[in-house]
Amino acid sequence: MPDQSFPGNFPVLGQPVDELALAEIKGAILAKLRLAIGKDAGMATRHDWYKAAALALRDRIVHHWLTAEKQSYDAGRKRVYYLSLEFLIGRLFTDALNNMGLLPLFETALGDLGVALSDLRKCEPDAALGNGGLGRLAACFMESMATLAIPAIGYGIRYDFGLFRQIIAQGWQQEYPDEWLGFGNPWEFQRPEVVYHVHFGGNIERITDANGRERVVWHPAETVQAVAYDTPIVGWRGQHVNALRLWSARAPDPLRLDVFNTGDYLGASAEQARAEAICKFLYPNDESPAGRELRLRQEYFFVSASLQDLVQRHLASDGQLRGLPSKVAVQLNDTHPSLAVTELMRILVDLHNFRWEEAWKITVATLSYTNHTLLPEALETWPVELFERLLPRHLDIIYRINVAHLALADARCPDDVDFRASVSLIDEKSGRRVRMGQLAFVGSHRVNGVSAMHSDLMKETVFHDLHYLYPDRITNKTNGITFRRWLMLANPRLTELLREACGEAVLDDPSQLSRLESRASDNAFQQQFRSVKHHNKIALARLIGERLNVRVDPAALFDVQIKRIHEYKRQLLNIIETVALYQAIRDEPQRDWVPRVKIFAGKAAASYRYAKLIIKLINDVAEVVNNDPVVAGRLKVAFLADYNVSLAEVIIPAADLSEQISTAGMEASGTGNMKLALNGALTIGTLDGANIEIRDHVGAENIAIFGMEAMDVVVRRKQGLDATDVIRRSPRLSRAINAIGSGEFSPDDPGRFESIAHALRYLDHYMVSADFDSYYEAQRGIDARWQVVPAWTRASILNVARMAWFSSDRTIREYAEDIWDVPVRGTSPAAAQEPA
Ligand code: B1N
Repeated sequence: MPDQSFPGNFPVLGQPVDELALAEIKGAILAKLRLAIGKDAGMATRHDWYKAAALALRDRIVHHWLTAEKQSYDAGRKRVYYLSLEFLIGRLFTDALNNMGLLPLFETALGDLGVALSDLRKCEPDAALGNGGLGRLAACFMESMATLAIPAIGYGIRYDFGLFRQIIAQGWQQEYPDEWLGFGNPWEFQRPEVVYHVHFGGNIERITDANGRERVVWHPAETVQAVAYDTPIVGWRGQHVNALRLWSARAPDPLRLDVFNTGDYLGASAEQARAEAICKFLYPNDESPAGRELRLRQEYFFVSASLQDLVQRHLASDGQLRGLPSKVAVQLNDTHPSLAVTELMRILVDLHNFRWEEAWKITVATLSYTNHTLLPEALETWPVELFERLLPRHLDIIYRINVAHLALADARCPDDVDFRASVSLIDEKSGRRVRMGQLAFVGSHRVNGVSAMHSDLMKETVFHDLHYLYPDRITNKTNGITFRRWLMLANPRLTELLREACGEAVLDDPSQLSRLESRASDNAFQQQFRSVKHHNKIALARLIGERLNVRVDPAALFDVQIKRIHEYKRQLLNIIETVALYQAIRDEPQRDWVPRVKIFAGKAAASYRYAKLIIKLINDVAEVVNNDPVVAGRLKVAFLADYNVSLAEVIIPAADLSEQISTAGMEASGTGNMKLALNGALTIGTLDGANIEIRDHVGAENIAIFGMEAMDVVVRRKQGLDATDVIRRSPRLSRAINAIGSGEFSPDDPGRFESIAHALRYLDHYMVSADFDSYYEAQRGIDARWQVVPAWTRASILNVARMAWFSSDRTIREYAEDIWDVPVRGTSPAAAQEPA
C-alpha cells in the first residue's frame, strides 16, 4: 500500500462529506467563476461552470505539483522523459478529480450550486492528440508514472487540431477538423519564458579548431521557436504530479515589417504561417508513415526542443553532462522521436565539445526505444535527399554512426554483404533512405516490444540481424492500462461492487481482485454482478437509440469491436460473420437465436480507401439487418461514429463480448483487449499480441480462441493468397461473400463491394476467408455459452478477477527496473504476479 500522506483523500464508502471542505470548494468555484471567467452565477453557461470548476481543481493540483517538483529536484532524483508524438488523453476533469479524491466533494458542491457534475464533464472536449493504441498507451503511462511517484515529463506537440472528427453520412466516413482548443484549455499553463530555437536546412562546414580537432559547424537556413505548454498529470491519491510538456511552434519574427512596408501584407506573415504549420495538426495515420516533409519537421521540432530542455535542466542541477545517464532516462515512443539519437550527439559533440566516443556512450546509455509494430509498411524511413535538405548535420552524424556500426557488423559477419545491408542505417535498395528503426535500435541501450509474442517476433523478423549484433538489447514490456480510468471512472458501479467484495485495498492494489475468485459461482454475487452490467448496457442502449435511432435490447449479447479500422484488425471478418448469421436466421426464423447486438466503432485514416469502404459495408449491412422483420430484432448492427476515449468509456463497461480478431502475428499488443476483459467482457480472439497473455491469465476456459496461429499465417502466405479452395469448402462463407459482392446490401450501387468480394476470393492477404469457418464456429460456441447464464457470469467474473497484471502500474514498474533504473513507490508486490 502506498503511504497515504493525505488521509481520507479518497472517501471511504458511505463516509459523509466534510462540511467545511464543502463550503471551501463552493467558494473556490464561485470565485473562479467571477474572477477568472468574469461571470456571475446567474449568467454563467454550463461551459463557464465547467471551466470554473476545472480551475478550482487545478489550483489544488498545482500545490502538489510544485511540492513534488521541488522534492525530486532537491533530492537530485533521476528523471524519465517520455518522448511521444501522440498523447491520447481524452478528458481530464473527472480523472483528476478522482485521483485527487475530490470527486464526491465536487459533485456535492456543484449540486448545491445548481449544476450537475455529470453535465459539466461533457463540456470538456477530448484531448485527441493521438490516433489509437500508441497514443493512449502514452497517456496511461503518464498517469502510472505519476501514481508511482516517478519524476517524469512527457514531451510532445500541442497540435492545434487533434485527430479528425468522424461523421457518418449515408454510411460513409467524412472527416472534420477537431477544434479542441476552441473554448480554451483550463488545464494548461503557457510558459512564454520557456522558448527554444529549432533550426532547419542550410549547410555544414568542416573546420579544424585551435587544438587541431575537426569540428562541424551547421549553418541553418531557418529557425522556428518552440514554446512550452504544461499540463499537470496527477497520480492516484494525488501525492505526485508530473508535467506533460507540449510544444507549440511560432516564427521568431511574428511579422516581417520590412516586407509589410512594401505592401506585401500576406508575405509579411508567411514565415509565421510556415512555422505554425508544424503544430497545426496531428497526422491521422495509424500504423502507416505519412512520408511528408511536414511530418519530418514535426519530428525534429519536438525532439530538438525536448532535448534542449532536458539538457538545460540537467545542467542547471548537475553542472556537467558526463553524468547524464545517471540522472536522465529518455524513452522513445516508437521511431517518431528517433532523431533524438542524432540530436543528442549533436548537442554533446558540436555544442559541448565531447569526443565522439564518449558522446556515443552517453547517448546510448540515456536512450531507449519502444517498437510498436512489425508491419513492414509501418516502418519509418526517409529519403536521404530530403534528410540532407532539412537536416544536413543530422545526416552527417548518421553516416558517422553507421561507419562504426558497420565495422562491428563486418567484424561479426565478415564478407556477408546481406547482413551488412540489413543492419545498415541506410536502406540502399529502394532509393537511398534513412531507416528510423535501425537508428533508434543502434542508439538505445534497450529496445522493447509491447507483448511477449511481439518481442519474440522482433527478434525473429525485423530486428533479426540487429539482435544478433546486439543480443542483450531486446526486452519485452507487455502493455498495460490505467485502472483508474478504465475501471474506476468508466465503470463506477463495478468499482463499487469490487470495493465491497474485495475490500478498499483493491483501489490501490489490483491483485486484490483475485478475491473475487471465491465469489465467482456465488449466486447472489452473480446477480449483483449482472445487474451492474445490465445498468451499463441500458446506458449504451440509450446512446445507440439517440445517435442512430436504432432500438437495441439491453438483454441481448453486446458484441463489441472498437478500434481503428484496419485490414489486419479484420472488422471485415466480423461483418461477414454478421452476414452469415443474418442468412442463417432468415433460413430458420423459428429457431431460438441468441439475440445479439454487433457494435462497431473506429476511424479510418482519411486516405485509406479500403478501410472507408469497410465502414460503408458495415453501415449498409446494418441498414438491411436492422430493418428486416424476419430478423425481428434478434440481430442488430450499430456503427457508432467518432470513436474516441470518451465513447470508449461508455462502450467498454457495457460489453459482453470483446472482438480481438487480428490476423495472427500482426497486432503488436492491443490494449482495448485489456480494457474490455477488465470490465468483464469475454474475449473472442486469435493468438495474437497480448491476447496470448490474457489467455494465460484468465484461463483458456474463459476466453474463446480461434483461427490460424502466427506460424500458420507465414506458411499460408508462402503457399499463396488465393482463397478459392477455402471458399469452395465453406458454403456459408461462399454465400456471404456472394451476397456482399452482388449488391444485396447495396441495391443502390450493386457493384460497390465487388472489390471486397474479389479480394476475399483471390487475394486473402489478411486471411479473412481462411479463418472464417473457425471464427463462425467460435461465435456459435459463444451463443451456446451465453445461454447458460451462471456459467457465462462466472467466466465474466473470473476475467475481472484475473486481469490485475495488466495494470499499467505493473508495466511502468518493469520499465523503471529494467530500462530506466529509477526507483518507484512500492505498492504490493502481489500486483506484479505472474499467471498461475
Ligand atoms: O500500438 C499499441 C499496440 O497495442 C497496438 O497493437 C499497435 O498496433 C499500436 C505509426 C502507430 N503500432 N504502431 C502504431 C501509430 C501511429 C503512427 O503514426 C504507428 N500504433 C501501434 C500500443 O503499443
